[in-house]
This record gives sequence, structure tokens and C-alpha cells, in this order.
Amino acid sequence: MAKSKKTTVILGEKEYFKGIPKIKFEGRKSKNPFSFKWYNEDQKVGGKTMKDHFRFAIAYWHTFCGDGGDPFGAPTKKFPWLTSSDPIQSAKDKMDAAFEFITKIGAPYYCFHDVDMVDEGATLAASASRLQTLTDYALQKQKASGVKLLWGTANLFSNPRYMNGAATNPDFEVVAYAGGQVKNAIDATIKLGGENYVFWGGREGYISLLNTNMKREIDNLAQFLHIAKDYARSQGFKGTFFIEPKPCEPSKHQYDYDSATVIAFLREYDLLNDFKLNLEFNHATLAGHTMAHEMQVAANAGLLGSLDANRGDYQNGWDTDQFPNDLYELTECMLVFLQAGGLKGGGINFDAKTRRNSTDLDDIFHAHIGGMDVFARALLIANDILKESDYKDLMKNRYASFTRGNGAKFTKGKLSLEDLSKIATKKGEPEMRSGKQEMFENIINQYI
Ligand code: XLS
Ligand code: NI
Ligand code: NI
Repeated sequence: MAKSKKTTVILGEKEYFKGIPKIKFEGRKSKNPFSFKWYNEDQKVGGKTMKDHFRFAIAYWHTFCGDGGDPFGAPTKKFPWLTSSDPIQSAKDKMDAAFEFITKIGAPYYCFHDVDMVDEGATLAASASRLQTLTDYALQKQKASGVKLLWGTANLFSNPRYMNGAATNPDFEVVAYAGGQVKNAIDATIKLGGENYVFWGGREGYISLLNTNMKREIDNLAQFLHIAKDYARSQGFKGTFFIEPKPCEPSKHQYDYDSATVIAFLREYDLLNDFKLNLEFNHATLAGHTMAHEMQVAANAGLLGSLDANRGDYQNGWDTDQFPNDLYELTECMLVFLQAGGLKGGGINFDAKTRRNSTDLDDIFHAHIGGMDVFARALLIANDILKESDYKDLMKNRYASFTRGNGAKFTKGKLSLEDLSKIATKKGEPEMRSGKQEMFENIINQYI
């Protein structure tokens, strides 16, 4: 059957994922591996469709560029879109494959780094011109498919010039180059109607503190973010900037260590009006936290912006970026998510890669179907817990002593330390009150 013109614009001339139709919701009884069992985009959960809750995005770098190579071995994935030796043709083929995949999986968004979309050129100007060509192409694809850009970013960590950092480099010339690259990436993001812009500082940190002036580097980082933000605003960008915390890897220590560190940094350098957080599961665990903890810290500050979905491995300590599948962990996260009122401007981006030995093209589908399904299922469970169980009351009761009498006065700042001393002297030893942890835990299991 001849393709319509619109279909050709979305898919390109060639179909890469042959035989795989658009993935539909078929429910948990379906045995079709190419169907959603839980993610039903139009289903309302707490007054909002699943599609609007999650705003799922596909990560260009892992899904269309990640060839399975690792420090111990050559690439294992022979992506048919990465065959041309002409960088522009290869980037266009990759984009054809990307929009075919994103449309078939039914994700409303994608995310990219400048260099995922097209390889860098020999100069900054050459890179900018390549990005122009590819963003022109992307605009047509976005228009034909309805797929939107959740966020753009610049890769300031792969090129050897950034070996000592980008915005935190001890050499101003490198900082300037990074600035040029960020300007191009911001221009591309604005051109594509990107809703947000991300800074992840893989090399914004140090390898040895001995040769590092930490104070100067962090001051420079703040200065860099200020001028990047000012530039984007001057070009009409209305979206949010996200900082993505990670404690280490590739640097020994990264300045954007975790939620709490980034929030303190944003406050110290007066960036809170424009920046929020993009939190990643595997980064949380690398920092020694649960993802629910990271989300809660951000939510407390009103800065829960966006999520990079993946998972680590409990038996080893690096950023394995596996697809999420832990229902219990995600349910805890969705409790935080729902009670925070969702994400501020962002969505859920699958910053995850299929394993090195998952070499079939359809593995990319299974990975994303599984990821979207586990989020949907966790959302349903968390919503049930909040609506049907005693969870909220139990939590409320735990703090009830602050809603009356002296407790209420304390929270309003009406008691001094001498007052506390007097109250304690009069009352004597406080009663022991159980934290009921096991009972709380059982509620999750009950609603799964
Ligand atoms: C790496 C980060 C990276 C950011 C975007 O660990 O997760 O992929 O999300 O630069
Ligand atoms: Ni990561
Ligand atoms: Ni990430």
C-alpha cells in the first residue's frame, strides 16, 4: 500500500521497525508482547489522563545512538540507521528511525543532546550549521507526527576538550567554547518549541581536590548558568531550566551531587526563579538515596521539575541505566509524585538503555513498553492507596500533636526554648509512640 505524504514525513522512506504496529493498550490479560498491559493513555487517574500525568519522553542518546559498546568491548548493536558515512545523511536516517519509534510507541515527547542529533563539526560554526539542518528536518517531523520536545541539552562531557570540565574548567577558553555550544543548543531547543532545557554536569566537578579551586569553579558554574538563562530569556524562551543532580561518574565528585545540594546551590546563587530539578533514579541510588527521597526533597522546595526514568543494580555501584521495573520502588515514588501534584513543567524521560546483549530492534519496544507499564501500574496503586486506604490518616495522626495546644503554638513560633523546658518539666517523660513502619509497608503490598 502506498504511504500517505504525512506518513512519509514521519517515517522517512524506509521503515526500520518492520512489522511492528503502533503499540496499543490491551490490558493485563493480553499475551501480545507488543501491547501495553497497564499504560492506557486516555485512562483518567485522579482527574487526569495517564498521558498528561507522565508526559513520557524518549531519550535520543540511548535509544538511537547507544550501540552497546562499553569500556571492555566493541558495539554490539548494528542499528540500520547508522550506516551512512555522511554525517548529515546518517543523522537524518537516525531521525527517521527516531520518529518512527516514538510514533509507534506513542510517547508524546523526546529529549536530545546537540551531538545526539548530529555529530559535531570541525568548528563551532560548522556544528551550528549541522544543527540548523537537522532541526529543520526535526521541525517537519514534529509537525507531521505531533511529537514534541520535552527538553534539549548540550553534551559538555564527551569531547576531550571538556576533560577538565566545561563551565567549571580552569581554562577560560574552554568555558567560552562551552558557552558557544550551549548557545547553539538553546537556539535549537527554542526553534523546536522545547518546553525545558537541561544542564547535567558530568564533568562539572573534580577528579582531584588537590589541583582544584572548588570555590572558583562553583562561582563560575553559577555565572555560566546566569548568562545562559539570560540569553534564553532574551530569545523568548519561557520554559524551565532543569539541573540534573548526580554525585559522581564520570567525575570523582560532581558539584550537582543530589537534590539537597543543588537546591542549596540554586538558593545561594539566586537561580531559584528559573531553575528546577530533573531527577534520575540511578543518580539517586549512586548518591546513597532512594529516588523517593530525592523527589520528596525537591517537592518540599517546590522544585520537582522532571524525571529521568531508569534503575541501577543493587549488586554493583555504577550508572547502569536499566529500564525501570521495580513496582514497589515506583509505587513509593508515585506516592510522592501524586501528593506533590505532579511535575512542574517536565515529564518522564526514559534515560535508559537496553542491555549490551539485547541486540534485536524489537528489544527497544519491549524495554519502553515495560517502562511505561510499570509507571502506569505504580500510579494506579499509589492513587488507590491515597484514595482508599488509611494511609493519609495514619500519616496525619502521626503529627496530630502539632495541630493543637502547645504543639500548634510551637509551629507558629509562639513558644520559646524556656517554654519547652517548662512544658517538659510539667509533663515528665513523654509516652513512647510507635512509628508503625511495618504497618505502613503492608499498605503498599495490599494495594499492589
Ligand atoms: C548521565 C545523565 C545524562 C543527562 C543528560 O548520567 O543522565 O544522560 O540526562 O545529559
Ligand atoms: Ni544518568
Ligand atoms: Ni539523565
